Amino acid sequence: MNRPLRIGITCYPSLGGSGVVATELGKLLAEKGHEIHFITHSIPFRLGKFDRNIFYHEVEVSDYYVFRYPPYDLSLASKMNQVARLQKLDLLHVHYAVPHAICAILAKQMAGDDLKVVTTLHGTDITVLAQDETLKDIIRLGIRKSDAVTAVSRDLINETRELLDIQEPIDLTYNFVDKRIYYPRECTDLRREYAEPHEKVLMHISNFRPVKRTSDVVDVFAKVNAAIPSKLILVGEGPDLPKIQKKIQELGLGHRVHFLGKQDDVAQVISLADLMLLPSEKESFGLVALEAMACGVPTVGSVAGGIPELVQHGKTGFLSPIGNTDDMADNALKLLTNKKLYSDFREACLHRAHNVFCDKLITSQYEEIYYRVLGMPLPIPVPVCNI
Ligand code: GMT
Repeated sequence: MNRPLRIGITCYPSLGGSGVVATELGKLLAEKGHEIHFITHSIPFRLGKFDRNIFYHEVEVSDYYVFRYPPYDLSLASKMNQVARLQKLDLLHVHYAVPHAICAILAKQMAGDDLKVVTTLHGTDITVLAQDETLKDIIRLGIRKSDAVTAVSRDLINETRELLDIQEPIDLTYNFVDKRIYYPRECTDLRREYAEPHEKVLMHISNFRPVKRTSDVVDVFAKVNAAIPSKLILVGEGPDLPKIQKKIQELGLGHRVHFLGKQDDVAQVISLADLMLLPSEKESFGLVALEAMACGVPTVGSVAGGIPELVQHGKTGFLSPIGNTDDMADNALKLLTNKKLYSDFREACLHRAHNVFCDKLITSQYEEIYYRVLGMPLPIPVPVCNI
């Protein structure tokens, strides 16, 4: 058996799926005996209870008066170097390329070549930011200089190759959910607070950014609700939320929509729903569709990015061309009005989430990558996942 590793993890600690995945991965690695050092600007919001193998190192940014823009990136690189030296880290695993990959490369230059860098690409760090000419070359450098690069879908690997002309290998590491947390929760009483027993509950969870096309969520819901009595639950906050609230009022749907804001216990919230809506413009993976799948809730959404690698059209959900809200509404109605079809989809969701996107399997894929970049043999048998 190889020795446990000392791993520094950097991510955006307070928002987004990439932060959630990085934190959950750190927790699972710690459970397996590795020493995990989170190096972030605040404590990761999903960190939860105390674990003797988990440490947190806060990045403090200098606010010296000459700085118009406090140099967070340099403070992060310095902190990574300090932690790497003091804690004798084997590697830094950074999530989201900008600016984390290049900070890790700088830290490696300070700490020495023994410190390895693994970069995980999550989505808009490539699909949006790599199209920005002011950032493109520095993102490419961060990727090329990393000892290993992973991406959360095949689609994201292809986009990275195309947009940045990257020839180096990129490992595919799908996102995962912890099946001890994501399973269909009992919520009969709670559901009564939001919907009558005969009403269907549609849900959307996101950061309400333009790429999520939240206006399409409302259009799909309006069409479904015109055919069968329904409720829409919106979870999360972001720049498009006021626009969406206005649209809901204008359509006279205010009494049919619940806004829950940001929520922590996502599995409990998702268990209230019959259907998840994800009509995104861009979506490298769509973690929320996986979280829904693991709770037995099918997704109706778009074919954007990596969503088709996760949601199988006609088995665990339905996917339509981006913006085709008529087709999405038809698909939603097909599922919500056919009990047998719905229960087949629900079973398929549970099976796929817990077998293909299995936490143990994907954690061991990351371990494989770590031992590979460190030049250590890999004796870990690949786990078999079953529900
Ligand atoms: O890129 C973003 O919009 C934020 C980013 C994040 O930090 O959560 O989301 C991306 O990473 C998630 C976790 O891997 C994926 O599930 C999301 O699909 C991806 N977002 C986009 O591609 C828009």
